[in-house]
Amino acid sequence: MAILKVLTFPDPRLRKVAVPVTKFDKSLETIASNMLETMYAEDGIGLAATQVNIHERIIVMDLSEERNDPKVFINPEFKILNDKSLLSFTEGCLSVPGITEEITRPDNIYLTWQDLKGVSHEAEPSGLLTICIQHEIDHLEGKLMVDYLSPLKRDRIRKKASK
Ligand code: GNR
Ligand code: NI
Repeated sequence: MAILKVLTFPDPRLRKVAVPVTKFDKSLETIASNMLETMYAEDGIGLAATQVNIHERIIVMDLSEERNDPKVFINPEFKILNDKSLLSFTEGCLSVPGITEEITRPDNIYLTWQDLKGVSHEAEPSGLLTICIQHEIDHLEGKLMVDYLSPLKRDRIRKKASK
């Protein structure tokens, strides 16, 4: 197991689009367990592979208070079921340290993913899971929390980060 380095904004590698996972092998398991170890070490509730400079569609998450409920989502995809049902949440990001911002996202989604064995799953998540999975899928698309803010705010964060 290993703790990986988390890239931070405005690192251009955070803008790469991740490719789908096609091989469900030992190496995928190793990546997922290193990502979980990194997420726990950094006190995050989720982590996308992009953040540790691995550009494959892999997400790990643990939303439990006790930090004992690790989840792995391979090739996650979602569809918005109702674009009028929205949830505002104060989000943070390990790749944008020291910043929290309220972001509004659709909260009625249909989610599909594969597990480490390649078995397909589906769910209609609610609450924090809906927010977190969209935040993480954004990372896989090269998108960051700061992209939801005004250009002025984004520039302020960029300047603060380069100090
Ligand atoms: O640890 C994290 N907390 C968090 C809080 C609200 C909404 C999203 C998140 S994800 C974040 C970890 C992270 O940066 N994942 O990409
Ligand atoms: Ni993040």
